Amino acid sequence: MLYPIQNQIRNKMDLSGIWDFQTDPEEVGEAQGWPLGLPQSRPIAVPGSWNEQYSDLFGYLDLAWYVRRVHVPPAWQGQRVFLRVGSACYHATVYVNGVQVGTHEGGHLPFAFDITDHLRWGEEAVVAIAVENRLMPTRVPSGNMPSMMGLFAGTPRTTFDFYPFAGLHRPVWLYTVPSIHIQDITVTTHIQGTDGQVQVTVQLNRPDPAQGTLRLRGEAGGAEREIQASLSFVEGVAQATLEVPQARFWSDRDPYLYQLTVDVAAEGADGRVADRYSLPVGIRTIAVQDGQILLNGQPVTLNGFGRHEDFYASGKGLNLPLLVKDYHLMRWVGANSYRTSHYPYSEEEMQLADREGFLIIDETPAVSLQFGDAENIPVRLQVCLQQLQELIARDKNHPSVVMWCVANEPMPARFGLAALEQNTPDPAEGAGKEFLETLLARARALDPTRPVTIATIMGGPRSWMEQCDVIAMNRYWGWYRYGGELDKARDSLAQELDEVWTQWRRPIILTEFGADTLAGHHGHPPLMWTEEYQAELIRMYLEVAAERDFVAGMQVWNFADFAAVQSIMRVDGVNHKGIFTRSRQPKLAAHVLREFWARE
Ligand code: BDP
Repeated sequence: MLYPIQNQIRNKMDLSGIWDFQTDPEEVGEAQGWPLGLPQSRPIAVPGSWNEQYSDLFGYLDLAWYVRRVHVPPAWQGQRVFLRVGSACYHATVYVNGVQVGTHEGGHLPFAFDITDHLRWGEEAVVAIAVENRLMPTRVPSGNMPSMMGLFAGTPRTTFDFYPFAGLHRPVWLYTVPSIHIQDITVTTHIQGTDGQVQVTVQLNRPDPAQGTLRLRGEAGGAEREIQASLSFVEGVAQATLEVPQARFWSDRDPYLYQLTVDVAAEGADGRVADRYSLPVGIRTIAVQDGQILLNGQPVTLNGFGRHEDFYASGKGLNLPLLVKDYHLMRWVGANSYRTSHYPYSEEEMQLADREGFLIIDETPAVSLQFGDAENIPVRLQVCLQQLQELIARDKNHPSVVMWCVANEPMPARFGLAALEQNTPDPAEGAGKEFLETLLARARALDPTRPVTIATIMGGPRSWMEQCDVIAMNRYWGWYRYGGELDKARDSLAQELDEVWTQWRRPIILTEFGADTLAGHHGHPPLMWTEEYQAELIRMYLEVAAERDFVAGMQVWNFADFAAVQSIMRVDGVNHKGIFTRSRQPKLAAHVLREFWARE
């Protein structure tokens, strides 16, 4: 799925702004004509979560309507017009001029519908999007599981530890494509010595024979050049390889981007271009070998964070200044990497990662998968496979994306405190293992060029790691286990790392470790919840990792404090494991990270 662009041929219009909004808890809107206008609307910002914009909507997750009118430029006539939603959490139904044009399940991933036939040229169009984010066992991520009882249950009843923000979280666009157009582009890159190879597959929307060209602009042989190849489409598909002598490779230290342009020639010999699409390309390879992750053939360490799309007022809505600031702060502590915990982040964020040289573990929305309710497993598997396919289709061309993570902390059916201590075999582990291996295999089939992993829960069955290329472990020694006992935590961590390495001989990334910390709370001795405790815990983890070559990355949980559900576990409804506060002020531990990472 290509990101919409504006050029000589294609058009796009950003519908971000203030829309009309109305909740519809009784679900009467469609019958009462709301797709054409709301009877009692109030303003709402798109992108943005509705929960953070109105206090009475904080806990609201049922159906709500977004409506706005738009003038489609008459100059667009003759092209196909699409309506594209960057992310709607969780389920969306889209209407144009009162007619339903499509539905989509799953947050955090874009979808588009061809709306050309529903437009009346010269007249304003009414766009309506009905969104709901009900928490259900059949959804991914899941909620309202019957099993979720007891002391740790929160409000709302998620299976996961972040607030289930709802709404249109990313821009809504109108965009156009010509009648014969480029539907998809797949770029893979290879390295031979100092030369680069850029392999491009282009897919058209029609099987008719057609011709085209590829142009790659950037450094080659020590100078700025343009390298070309021609494309011959058979059954709508063409492939070509561009050879780049003495290429400048993309890396976290030198995120150099080439510019690739694909042209499709119009029928007839007049040289006219029927369609054109350009995208940045980073020439790089990523591989796992002998217990190391290799970027361009060299060992690389992924240091950084698990994060969240989360901020005051915007919720999970795209917030461009925040994005730039977060990258600035991550660089300030010396990070070169993060995981898109626990769902795909915005496309704008992935573009920035390409440009700024961040190494991304790209995660699907499959957080806290459950395996205790056999009747819902097949539905969840289908949703997971759909989300995985949509994620890879969206992000496959980003050099910054170096790994797919198909699930975060899938839960063994009998997960309990005992499992935190020992790796107890679970009778239901088979169901989970098969489910996860189906996801890993699908990721590999969709993209054979990147390693795949699962972020495993503390004490989760080790056998679930078997098919992972890289072992990703979320571990809370010193917090959920041995809280306040950092010596014991150190020993357990060291022992566990050594055991896992001995068992699987694959690079290990600690994808989560951390401690809840109230900014401004201090203590000597360093008690839990103080800034000193977090700083010492982080230091301990980094020291243990530094003694082990097979540790290929350390990602602190979390970059910043973030909104969670209300519970006795989360003071103020916030998870306080951030190295920065929710408003992005550093805690003491930020300086520890700088000490380890920024000096390199
Ligand atoms: C892990 C989860 C993460 C939580 C974190 C925590 O992957 O989403 O926020 O623990 O408890 O279990 O802080």
